[in-house]
Amino acid sequence: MTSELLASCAQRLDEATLRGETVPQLTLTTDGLDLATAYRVQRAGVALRRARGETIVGMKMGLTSRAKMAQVGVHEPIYAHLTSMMALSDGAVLLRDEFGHPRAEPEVAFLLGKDLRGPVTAQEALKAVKGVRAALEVIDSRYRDFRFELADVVADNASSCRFVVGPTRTLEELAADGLALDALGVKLVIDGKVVHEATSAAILGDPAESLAALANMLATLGEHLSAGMVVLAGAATPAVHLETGMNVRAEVEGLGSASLTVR
Ligand code: OOG
Ligand code: MG
Repeated sequence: MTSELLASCAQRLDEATLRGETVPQLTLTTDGLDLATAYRVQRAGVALRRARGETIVGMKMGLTSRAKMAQVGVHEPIYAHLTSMMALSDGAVLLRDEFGHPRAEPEVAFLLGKDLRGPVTAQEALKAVKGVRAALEVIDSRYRDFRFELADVVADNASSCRFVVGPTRTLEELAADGLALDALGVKLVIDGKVVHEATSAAILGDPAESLAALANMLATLGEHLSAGMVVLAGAATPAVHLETGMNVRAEVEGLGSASLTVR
């Protein structure tokens, strides 16, 4: 793919993001969009955001649970970039009209205290972790009906839109409570009702495996995760459509919760 075509793909997705609109799937309209090229489109889109003053605050893994893979029909874990404008404070209001077809999903998030460079095992990756948090991610695919192929969703920064995190707990505090990172109850609660439930084992067997997988994918490009970054490990349950008036909360056993209200 030429650099002009790559830039125009990134531009189309970026404009759709700004307008809360959709674009046709890139894989249907663009020749040569393989996985590596899709990640280059993703990075070109991130560069457009940085040019507007957004900063990288973290990264996320996506499609790390069977529930998520089944919901969107793409069966391979992917990663994406999180920027300053995507980070909302816990309890914030999300304005429905700013988005196309937003969905919310419950996640486990890591806060890194040290740089993390792959290749690493899950156990090694945890040495870079300063804290663990419940998180609620809002995704909003730039493709109609959330229909996409692997390369489409990678180019679209894995549908990233907004996220909130709850209070930070350390791995030591979790262990002192007798809780294991790979066996935490995860709930998606809407207006006080549990709509989806899973355990953190749904995330590649252990959220730490997701963190390691991210570090290892980045390492193939000579990149690494930096101290201070937040990393979302991927949703443990399917995502739910957001409607005006909803209060939506992710609860993770031992970590607390993270929530948003939709207006
Ligand atoms: C892709 C993003 C997946 C997750 O946690 O699995 C994701 C999508 O579902 O549109 O963020
Ligand atoms: Mg997610």
